[in-house]
Amino acid sequence: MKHDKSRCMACISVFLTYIVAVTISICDWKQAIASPVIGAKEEMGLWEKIPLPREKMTGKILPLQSIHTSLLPNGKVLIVNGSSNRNTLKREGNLVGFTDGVNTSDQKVVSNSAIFDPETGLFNLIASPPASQYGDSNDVFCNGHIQLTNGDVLFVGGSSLYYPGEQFEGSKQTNIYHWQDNKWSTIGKMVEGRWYPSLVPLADGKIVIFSGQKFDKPSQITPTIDVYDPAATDNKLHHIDLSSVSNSPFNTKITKYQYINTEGKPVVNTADVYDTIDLYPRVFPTADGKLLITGDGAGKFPLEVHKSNKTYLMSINKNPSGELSVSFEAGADRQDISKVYGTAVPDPNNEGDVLLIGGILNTNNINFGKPQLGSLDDPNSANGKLKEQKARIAKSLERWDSKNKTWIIVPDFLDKPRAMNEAVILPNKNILTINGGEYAEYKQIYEPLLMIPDGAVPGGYKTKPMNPASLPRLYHNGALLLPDARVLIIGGNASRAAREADGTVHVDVVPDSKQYYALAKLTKTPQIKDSGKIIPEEDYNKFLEDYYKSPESYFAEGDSVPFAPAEIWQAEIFSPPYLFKPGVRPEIKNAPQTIKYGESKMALVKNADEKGSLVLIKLGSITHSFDYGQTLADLKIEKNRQDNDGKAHIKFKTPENANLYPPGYYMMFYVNGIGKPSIAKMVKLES
Ligand SMILES: [Cu+2]
Repeated sequence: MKHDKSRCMACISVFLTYIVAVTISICDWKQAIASPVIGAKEEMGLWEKIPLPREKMTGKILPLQSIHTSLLPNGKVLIVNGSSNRNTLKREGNLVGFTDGVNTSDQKVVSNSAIFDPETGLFNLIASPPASQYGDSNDVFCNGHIQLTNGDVLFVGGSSLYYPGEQFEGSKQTNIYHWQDNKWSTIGKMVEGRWYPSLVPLADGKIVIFSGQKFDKPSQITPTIDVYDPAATDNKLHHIDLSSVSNSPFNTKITKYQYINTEGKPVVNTADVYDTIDLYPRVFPTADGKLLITGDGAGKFPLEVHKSNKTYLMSINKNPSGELSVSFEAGADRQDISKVYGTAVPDPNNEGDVLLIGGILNTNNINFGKPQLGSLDDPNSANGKLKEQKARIAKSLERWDSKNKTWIIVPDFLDKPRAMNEAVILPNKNILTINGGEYAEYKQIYEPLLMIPDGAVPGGYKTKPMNPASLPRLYHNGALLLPDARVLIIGGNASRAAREADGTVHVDVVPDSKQYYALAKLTKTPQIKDSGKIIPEEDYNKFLEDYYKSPESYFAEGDSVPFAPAEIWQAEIFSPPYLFKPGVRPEIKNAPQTIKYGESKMALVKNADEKGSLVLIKLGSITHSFDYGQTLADLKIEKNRQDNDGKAHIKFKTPENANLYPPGYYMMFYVNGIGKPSIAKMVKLES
């Protein structure tokens, strides 16, 4: 049995007669009734822990955080972190102090990149981009990234400077990782800094780069985009200012906004401000080649909280001399206001639709809900004030209905509030909502929710809880579909770690109202006041080893939720129930390595059946609860001829729409009639 909730289940069964009193005193009622039932892998999937990354010579655990995670065409996973925004920990005698940020020009500080091989379960450290480039620091922490059509990964922006009070300056740097020779290059410096930008691929291989905090001006969002054109001979980055473009968000006033209150009723408030494109904006291509700006993103304290119902459709135009410009039209208003740190995903069952799942409303403060901010019921505490400002975590599913061009909301879609969650498209067209917590950095949720298409329920999906993970995955977590149809779960920040001069990274850190951050007082006996102890310096490595053996057994002083370290360095792999369906796994024996749009092609599949399907899923590239890569193309099967020896010759039609399915590398899966997927073949879709 794992986690506090499972413990509660145990206590319910033993002390059945005292059920109400016991559950209310040990954990709150809602938790007690929502306890996960740990079920068979055929129904609820199976978890495996990946061995911890370790230093080869000493065997010491490597502080390998995983903030930016991308799948490569060779099936390996690229992990990039930069500085990880670790505070600097200083000691004076017995006193420990924390200073904001680290030196982002120090190669030792920003070097934290690796390749993970899902077949061996091993991490290999690789070179990181240079700490200095074009005379400035080059820290990729909190950049935006996407695979280019050749499978190389483009990274833009990141952190330039840290200021006290959670203020950041964005980096103007660009970096490209070349997967075939494991090298880094750059395409030059951008005009503006971008901290928390989003990258969206276009039908012709161009990449549109949105948002991010500026260089030299902390906590200001740039109202510009860059369009990266890999085919251009010289000027590859086209910089376009959106602030004076008519109908752009920066030129549109929000005069009133509506939100759904906790009773599920719409409430209208008034405002008189210009709209914006938030950080890490959730932007999606439409079938007709526009870009849908949904309003959701990842705004960050101390930026003004984004409260807007507005959505926008942006078009990129080219004049006869080849110059790029943009134009905007208003999209439909959403029924609730924009959120931060929910996830967003193109709907694999309704082409062109977009789903927004979970997230935080009415605050950018990721510490909201943490015990360090006081009681939620105390109006004088920071938590109480945020609650009064209607800060809350959403349980909603919002759908962009592309046919009717409207937004639909299902306010109570999720089993519980979820933020910092991810949504992974699976080959059987289910969606796995995974990771995150009931708050952004608190009350981690271990149980993924499988979303199974069902036209009869609101939102188009029914949900089913899966078996729980072992480790907390809060801010900066990752979840990525692997070519073998399992899901890699990696990373997670519950707070900011701290780095000592000798390179030791402390994860036993909690925010502290008096001294900014503090070393956590940890206990193995929850809820006994003043029993916590700071882990002595000489015992820190022992603590790390022990934590990963039994992550559910540590508690911060006075807290009933298992302690979530500032960073998580162990990965897990989740095998969804489809891998345990009866019968042999289908196998793609032969498929074309490259395909073009709208052509008929052949695949040879062993153990296929009459009802199987063939899908393409674009390689994932994930950070900050959003995967910029994944999208699923359901391939039309034109002919299915079964051989005598059990092989099927399947004639299929390649995707027609390059807006929804941009060129690049995809995983091709065959899924048999009962929903069991093959291992993927990598396929390059070319224009
Ligand atoms: Cu971040």
